[in-house]
Amino acid sequence: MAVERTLSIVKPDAVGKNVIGKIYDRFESNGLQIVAAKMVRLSEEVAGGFYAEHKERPFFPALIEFMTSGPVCVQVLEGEGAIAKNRELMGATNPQEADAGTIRADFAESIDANAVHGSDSPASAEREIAYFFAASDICER
Ligand code: RTP
Ligand code: MG
Repeated sequence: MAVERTLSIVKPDAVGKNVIGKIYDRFESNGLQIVAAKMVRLSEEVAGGFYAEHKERPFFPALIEFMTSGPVCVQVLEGEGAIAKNRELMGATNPQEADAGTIRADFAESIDANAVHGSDSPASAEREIAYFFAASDICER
């Protein structure tokens, strides 16, 4: 399987619960390396641009309100099959439906406050990484 990079976000609920390290441990214990990372407070404009694909969806205003409600940690994860691997570690969007042992099952409260984001395809990963990081921000490991 090819080495890939994916964009991950620890969302405001998980940062607020002080479980950044526990979530990073899930990545590092499962073959993913953090090759870029930063903590930021997203503006409405930045959050809206990031989730532009959902602009017409009924949940969009609540999603932007939540994503701007506190700081987030944004990171690039690298590893074999990193995009699918990260989605597997995250679990289903709705934590009530997430498999036991996944990040969302263990740390998320609701479909709105669901602890993490992960790119869902190679095209999304490329766009989302470039949205937050310059090529020179990403470290060779
Ligand atoms: P994410 O983009 O945040 O990694 O989550 P995802 O791929 O699992 O889910 P997606 O369909 O991309 O939706 C983005 C975020 O919007 C919220 N959402 N709410 N109320 C609803 O029906 C609903 N559907 C989605 C979730 O917080 C989801 O993470
Ligand atoms: Mg998504």
